Amino acid sequence: MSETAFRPALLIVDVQEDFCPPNGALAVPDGRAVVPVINDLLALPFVLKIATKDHHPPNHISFASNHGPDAQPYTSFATVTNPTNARETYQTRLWPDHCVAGTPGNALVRELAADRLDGVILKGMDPRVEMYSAFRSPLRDPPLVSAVSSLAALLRDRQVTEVFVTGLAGDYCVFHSALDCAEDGWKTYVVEEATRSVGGQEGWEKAVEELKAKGVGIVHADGEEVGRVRELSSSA
Ligand code: VGL
Ligand code: ZN
Repeated sequence: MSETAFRPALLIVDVQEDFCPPNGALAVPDGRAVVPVINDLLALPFVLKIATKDHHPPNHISFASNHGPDAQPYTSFATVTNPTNARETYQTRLWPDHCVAGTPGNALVRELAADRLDGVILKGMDPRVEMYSAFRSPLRDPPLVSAVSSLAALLRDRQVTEVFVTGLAGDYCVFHSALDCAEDGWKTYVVEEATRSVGGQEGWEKAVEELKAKGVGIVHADGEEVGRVRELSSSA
């Protein structure tokens, strides 16, 4: 492959019923509005189109309901401890129960053109840790094997050069997936119209600042970067 190869992938993060109004347990404001934008992107010749699903067991550490009567969703925090290294910890926000495996809220949004996907990657299955990123939990010393996904290997296998990140939520799972993606060496973009944030516009603007500072590009569905994908012949 030449050095100038352009092999873009589309990553669709957690476009699941529980993250969407009107009935989602952890509905992101205006979350369902990402679906038509993402369906248009799914029609383009990306070399790989992958969706992720937040896929929690009922005893997941991020559910306020698992932390006693005083724990409140959205405002309380819990400590995550590396199961193999008690000195490595991080604080994580608590949420309403959401995306529990086998429940309707776990399903990809019905209007999503899922027939165009090359695969679906599950994350957040280990009850002991929070895993916002589609790549891995934040634990590094050592990494927790049960919270490292196959996404990086898949992108390498398909010789992906850049990743366009979309989905929910812009200030949590999209944010952390894009940061890890850039850290792992892919040119990484978030398509602004294809995401919405738990913290609304304010939450998104805060995320954008940090994404840009870490080298993630914020691009538009009708912009130049997506335009390069449109121009790819599907046989390239
Ligand atoms: C997410 C909160 C909890 C997300 C997942 O997909 O952004 N947010 N779990
Ligand atoms: Zn979750």
